[in-house]
Amino acid sequence: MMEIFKEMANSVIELNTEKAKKLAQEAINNPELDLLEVIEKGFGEGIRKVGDLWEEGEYFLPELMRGAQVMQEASDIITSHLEAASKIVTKGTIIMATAEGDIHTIGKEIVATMLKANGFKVIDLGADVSAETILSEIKKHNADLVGVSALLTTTLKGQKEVVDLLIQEGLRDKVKVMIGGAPVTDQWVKECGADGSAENAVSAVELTKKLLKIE
Ligand code: HCB
Repeated sequence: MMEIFKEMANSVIELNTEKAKKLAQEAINNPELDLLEVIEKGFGEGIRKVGDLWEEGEYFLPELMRGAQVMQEASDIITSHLEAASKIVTKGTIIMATAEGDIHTIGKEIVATMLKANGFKVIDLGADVSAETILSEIKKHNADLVGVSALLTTTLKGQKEVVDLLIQEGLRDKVKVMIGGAPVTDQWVKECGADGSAENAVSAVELTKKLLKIE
């Protein structure tokens, strides 16, 4: 199993879209594989390694972008399969967005897909979304929970802005806030007043169920 994950990670590190897509398709047809693990331990490991190489000066921005595209195309194959297999929605309405000024989408999309696959209705607002827009979508859809992603230390503040706006509008008791992204710490969760953070899509689903009191 580890060998397959390694191959998947390598396809992203080698910036090889065709290989990554082929491996993603094979994963769908392999009943022994947990597709979430495929994303987290396979392709996800690859994009993290690409990030490390970029930080070390081995890769430049075009390679980082290309790596992200390879990861995106492979995970799109997996997530559309997971979405197609998901059940009709009943468990609650969730708004997902990446904070203002931040264009990282991969992790948020994986979380959104896993929530959908677990029976939640998810409205994904995309990336670089202002707290005001997030609030107005929460109201429009009468959402139970909002998930705000931030991958940059400079965009973490967008998560707090959402909490603050919910307080201002008297909606904080009604809407749960889950945050995530590499720079999020327990300390930041407390400081920004969110209900919790999740470090991957599995824990995001667990936390959502816990916060919404769903078995
Ligand atoms: Co980007 N980037 N990047 N980047 N990037 C990071 C995030 C750095 C940490 C890399 C580094 O320096 N080591 C760094 C941020 C440093 C910092 O502020 N602390 C960084 C930087 C600096 C930048 C630019 C500023 C670079 C530049 O232009 N000079 C620029 C940002 C522009 C902007 O946003 N305004 C930039 C651009 C890019 C792209 C476009 C090339 C690409 C993103 C493409 C896309 O998303 N469509 C990219 C990528 C791919 C990364 C790395 C390599 C990987 C991120 C990723 O996709 N991880 C990242 C390095 C790293 O994280 N190790 C690097 C894989 C996913 C699966 O993990 O953590 O995103 P995740 O999500 C998890 C988890 O956090 C949680 O569940 C997800 C699923 O497991 N989760 C949630 C996430 N959101 C949640 C929300 C919830 O409610 C609950 C759980």
